Amino acid sequence: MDILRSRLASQFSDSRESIGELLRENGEFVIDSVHLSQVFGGMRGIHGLVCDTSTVDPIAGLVIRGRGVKELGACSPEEVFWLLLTGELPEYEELFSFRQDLQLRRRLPDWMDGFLAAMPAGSHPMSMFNAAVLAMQGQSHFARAYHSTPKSELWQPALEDALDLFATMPLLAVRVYRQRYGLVDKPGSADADYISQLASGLLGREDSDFESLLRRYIVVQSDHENGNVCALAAHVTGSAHADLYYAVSAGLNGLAGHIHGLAAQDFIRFLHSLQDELGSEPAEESIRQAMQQRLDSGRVLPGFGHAVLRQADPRFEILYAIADERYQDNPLFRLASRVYSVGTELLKAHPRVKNPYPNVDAITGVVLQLAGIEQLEFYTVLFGVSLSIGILAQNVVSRGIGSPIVRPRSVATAELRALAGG
Ligand code: NMX
Ligand code: MLT
Repeated sequence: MDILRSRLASQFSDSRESIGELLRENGEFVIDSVHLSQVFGGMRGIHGLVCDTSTVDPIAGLVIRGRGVKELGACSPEEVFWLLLTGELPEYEELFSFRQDLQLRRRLPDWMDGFLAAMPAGSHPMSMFNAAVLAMQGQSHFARAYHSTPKSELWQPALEDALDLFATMPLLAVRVYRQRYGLVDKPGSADADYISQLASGLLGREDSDFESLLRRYIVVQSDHENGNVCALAAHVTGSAHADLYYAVSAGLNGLAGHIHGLAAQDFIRFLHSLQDELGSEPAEESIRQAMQQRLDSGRVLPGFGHAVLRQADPRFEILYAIADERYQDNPLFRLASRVYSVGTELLKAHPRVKNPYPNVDAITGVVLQLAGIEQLEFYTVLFGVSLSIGILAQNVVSRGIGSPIVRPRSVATAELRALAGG
């Protein structure tokens, strides 16, 4: 990938120079202040990280390299990965040779089937996927090159790992899916692109509608700056010069949390529990009572709320529009739509909830379920496949601009009390 490597070499050299200048001239400039409530509140809202691949605007939502996520409708994951790395969409020839390079990298080690088969029966697909990523760490270019590579050049072996992992993730997800659910493996065509490998591997057949859905699904969830649990865990791990296999695995561990990436399976589980208790298309009032009961018993409504967004999530809106077009007569989709409006109404009345709207996890599970991927525990694996695109790009950029190890200070409660004069 000489074109990409030479682009990044000059991009990172310029960035290091301009960041150095910025710091020399403005290093003491105050960009934020920290409130005691934020220290106790999961550091919410504190601006303390650099992320050049994307930003999350509380109102507009995800913006990737200056482009709102709704603008990226026609893009493939390969194009978005290139955009995240370089700041620009690839030209036709660049994309062509990028895809050729990725095809050569798209392979799993011979031992992978045996490794997955040896995992305990009934393992969560997330733990299988994550264990497999970690088990491939022996292939890391970064780990091998580390002791002979100057710090300023570490982005080069990081890029090799990022390209290998980007190419391999769809294949690995398919292998986990087929192994975990006892499905016969369907080897995809060797020259298939990222999405067709993933789509045909999951469904076991070609289906252009599923491919176009999956393309949108992967692209809208490909990055969400580096403050979310998954990307932050990966960013911190990478900052200690752990290679990308370790860093992605760290991120996947975080994504497997119920109030983060596991919310997609929890939302569908909630819809199924409503159907079990109230019938396939319950009346709005019954839904309201069930949701209120859940809130009253101190449990969250999965698929609602957000730590940064203060408006409806554009990622939700994009996938909802596709579902609305394809599945408006389906009882599960009609139930989900009622749950979205009832949940928003209840959370608007909640005294502390800052975002009452459905988030992306309230729709991803629904579209996958309706498209025929029924094993709901698998949904977070697909979130991991998409969010790892951003993690890979962020890691290469961080090594390229020479980001240091992450190490904020901690404060004891007694010290905070004393500081506040209490
Ligand atoms: N249901 C019930 N209570 C909620 C919800 C919800 N969906 N969302 C927020 N709250 C509560 C929250 O637990 C907190 O309670 P307390 O004061 O008792 O600690 C209070 O409202 C204030 O929370 P916020 O400041 O609005 O939200 P925060 O930034 O702390 O958390 C989430 C954001 C996403 C963790 C939270 O909204 C949540 O737990 N949502 C449900 C789980 C979910 O859907 N997660 C997926 C998020 C998206 N993703 O892809 O990761
Ligand atoms: C994400 O996509 O990672 C989630 O929306 C969580 C977040 O950004 O905090």
